Amino acid sequence: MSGEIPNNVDLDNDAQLKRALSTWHPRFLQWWNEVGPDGFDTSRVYLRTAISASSEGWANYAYVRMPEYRWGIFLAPQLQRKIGFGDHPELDPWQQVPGEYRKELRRIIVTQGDTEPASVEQQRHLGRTAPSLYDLRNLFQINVEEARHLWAMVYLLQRYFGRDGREEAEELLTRRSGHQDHPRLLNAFNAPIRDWVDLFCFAMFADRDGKYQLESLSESGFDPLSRTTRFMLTEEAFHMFVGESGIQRIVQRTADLMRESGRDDIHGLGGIELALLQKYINSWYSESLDLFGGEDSSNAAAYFAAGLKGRYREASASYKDHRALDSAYRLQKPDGTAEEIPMRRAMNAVLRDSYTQDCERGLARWNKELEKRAAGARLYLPAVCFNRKVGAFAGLACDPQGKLLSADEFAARRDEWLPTEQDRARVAELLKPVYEPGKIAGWIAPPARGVNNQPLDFEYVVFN
Ligand code: BYC
Ligand code: FE
Ligand code: FE
Repeated sequence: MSGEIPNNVDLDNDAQLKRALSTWHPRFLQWWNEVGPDGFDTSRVYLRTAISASSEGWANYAYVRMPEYRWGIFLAPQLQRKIGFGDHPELDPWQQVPGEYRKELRRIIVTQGDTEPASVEQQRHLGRTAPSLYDLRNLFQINVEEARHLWAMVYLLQRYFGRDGREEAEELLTRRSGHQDHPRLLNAFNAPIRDWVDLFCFAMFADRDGKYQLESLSESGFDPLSRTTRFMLTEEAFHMFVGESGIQRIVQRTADLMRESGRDDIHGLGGIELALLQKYINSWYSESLDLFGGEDSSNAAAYFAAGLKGRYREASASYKDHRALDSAYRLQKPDGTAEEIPMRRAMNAVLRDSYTQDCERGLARWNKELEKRAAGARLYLPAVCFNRKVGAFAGLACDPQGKLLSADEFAARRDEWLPTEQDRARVAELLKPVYEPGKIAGWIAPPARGVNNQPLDFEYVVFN
């Protein structure tokens, strides 16, 4: 079996891992068939498959039927480094699970692992309404890679955590996004992704949380986690590209329709109105901020102290103090007050701030498209306190500008800021699938270029 599993972890000579995988692999395929992409089992999709951890190993494109995708296990090369932060910055990274941090590590890995299959489940039905074959192929590329990210975490659990690791690996296939009794672990991964505007926002904002969490784990003192996450990050860039460029293409099309017609309400012309897009941004950005956990977190402090999870690019020169024992984080509240949080306890907030800066760069690029087309309106990120369910701002009634409201005021105005059923119905009207090579739906501009230097009218998915 291992001959079929591309890997650089010497799977052939690891009898225990091979045994664990031989039970898990068929269950994984069963999971994929049950809740993976719906309706495209026999289609041939132009996909990239990782066959080695080198850059050439990546440039491997071919038509593949998704159930036959070769999910693999890859570690980035081992680096000469010290743990670098927390209570023992001078130690060499651990090659085995340190007993005193076993519980914490397992929890981090399970949480990370849980998000990957969840996202595949959330995106299950989107293939039916893709705006082009190019977009359809990109959706499926993301889906197979998120499934590979599940493999990456399952490898760590089965290889390093013995029996309970094998049990956790099973449960990663049993929980279901949005399920009443067995939901996924983090909120955003139980929220439905109902349409392509959701999908692009999710890939922009939730996959970007993925980037920041993986970056912080890529400097983990547990070396196998560092090496798996470093390899996963090479795939994450593409997911964020799909999200950011997807919204960018909507903005281009919308702004063109606005300019041609001289009006903002361009739904009747087959476009997605900016005000509607802003609501989706409000929804997914706030949902994704929740993914960072509480601003004041003893879990985050414990992970940092142990050297398991640092800040964004912890080893870089941005931080003078890698112990973070003497400083504090000022958390600005919407009522004008501020709270001082000891730095280690504030690591979720610190990581989230890096994330927000990154999101702002994306918003600026979208707004450039509006500017270029002489549209007056701009898109923006809602305030940090808007629509939060986790942490210091949870349950506060705030408008997207960060102004405190009464609960009644918020309830009365909610529909101005977050998608309503009616908004979703209007989007759904536009989402008719376009499956002809080179053709594209009217609500989105074509991409700037194809995949792997292929032309835009390339047959990215061949139906059977
Ligand atoms: N929803 O100490 P606190 C990705 C819980 S995305 C529900 O404030 P902590 C991807 C928390 O579990 C990246 N519950 O937070 C993207 C705790 O529960 P207990 C995923 C939540 O633990 C797109 C309590 O609240 N990776 O890869 O420091 C597609 C208090 O928690 C939520 C990771 O997240 C929530 N949003 O931080 C595919 C990395 N937030 O103890 C894939 C690993 C918190 O009271 N995870 N809670 O039962 C972590 O590092 C941390 O668990 C978190 C939370 C940053 C998520
Ligand atoms: Fe992922
Ligand atoms: Fe991703």
